[in-house]
Amino acid sequence: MTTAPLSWQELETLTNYQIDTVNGPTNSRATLRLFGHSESDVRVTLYRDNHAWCPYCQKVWLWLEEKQIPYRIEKVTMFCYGDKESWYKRKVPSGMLPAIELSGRIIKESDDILLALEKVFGALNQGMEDRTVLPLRQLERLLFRAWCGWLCTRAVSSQQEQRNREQFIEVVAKVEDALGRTPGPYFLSDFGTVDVIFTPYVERMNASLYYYKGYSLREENPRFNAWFAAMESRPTYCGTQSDFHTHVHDLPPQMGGCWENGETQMLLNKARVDNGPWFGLPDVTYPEPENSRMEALQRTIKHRINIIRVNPADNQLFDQALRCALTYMMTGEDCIPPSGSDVALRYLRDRINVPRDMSIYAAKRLRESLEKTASLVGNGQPAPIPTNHRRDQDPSNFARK
Ligand SMILES: N[C@@H](CCC(=O)N[C@@H](CS)C(=O)NCC(=O)O)C(=O)O
Repeated sequence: MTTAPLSWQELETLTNYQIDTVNGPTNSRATLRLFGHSESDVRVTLYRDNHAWCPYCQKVWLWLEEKQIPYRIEKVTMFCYGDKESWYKRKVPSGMLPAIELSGRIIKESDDILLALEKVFGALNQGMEDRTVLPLRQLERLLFRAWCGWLCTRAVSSQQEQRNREQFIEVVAKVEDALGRTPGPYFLSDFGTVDVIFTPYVERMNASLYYYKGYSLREENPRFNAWFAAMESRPTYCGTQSDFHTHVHDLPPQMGGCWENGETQMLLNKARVDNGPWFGLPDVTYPEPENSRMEALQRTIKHRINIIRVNPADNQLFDQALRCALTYMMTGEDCIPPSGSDVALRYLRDRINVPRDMSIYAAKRLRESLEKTASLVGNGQPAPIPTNHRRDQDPSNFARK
């Protein structure tokens, strides 16, 4: 069965998705988080990146959410996406993120931020400088360096590639050991600071090694897998969690390049992350919420004018094609888009950013619908996503116009 595209007004009636960004679950849209407190209780402002991507920002963000500290959020552009806001450079001349303002004082460096927050609000179960925490913080940095050594080094021979891989896997074994020292899934007997500190880079390792090296961190390491699953039982983490597609295309400009090893498994993984199917990838394992399609629809409708404006295709053509994809997403019926719109639909498919735009399952639904609808009229692919910058994602294009 095929159907005609629904109008924007008709599509609007198909979603009632809304969340309370201030007091509801962790989300990337909020500019104020109160957790039931009043605004006069706010003592902290978090400066974090517009793209909800910066790993050091995620660390502080997760900590504040876990502790339920009332805070404000100011979003700043990272260099690779666009121009840094001058008001931020006046506060933090290097432009580096994250930073917080705590009782009128600017604090930079994520570890110093957590230490300062601990002094005022108490530790998140474990103090940053506890005897049990310090060695695990060192282990996290060791893992980070081994990951960079593998992912970001252009190996001159297959032996060197193999050595880099082995060095990483040796450190992963140490992390598996550390996770095995307590009966529960977390690093220490209770969830706490250590888990928050590991989260951002382990999430990025899981994505990037799957895509660039054909290695599945989560699937090859049972304790890591249990740790990820435990993290996914926390709404705080789920609100900050990204997907494979977003990470693998955001990492190269940040890391100064990520090197593919060209192995068979790597090529299969890469094709799957880029072209789907996205369901079943080891970037998420909790069940899909019932309202993921509604979320994807509501988020697309809200930003449709800018989404259509920044798309390289003709506005009218893409408007219709986009409504076809959304009609398919909501009704399950094929809706044939205008000929020549396949590239435009895939351009958007490649630019859904999790969790900035929507949560992980909503993004999978939308990517799936865009790809399915594009495939009805052709197999054209947009120009490759840039790897030395992401100005195609400049947030100033999405400031309300
Ligand atoms: N050591 C710092 C590292 C912070 C850092 O590297 N931040 C990056 C983003 S992940 C940054 O702000 N880069 C400048 C930019 O991209 O605009 C910390 O722990 O906070």
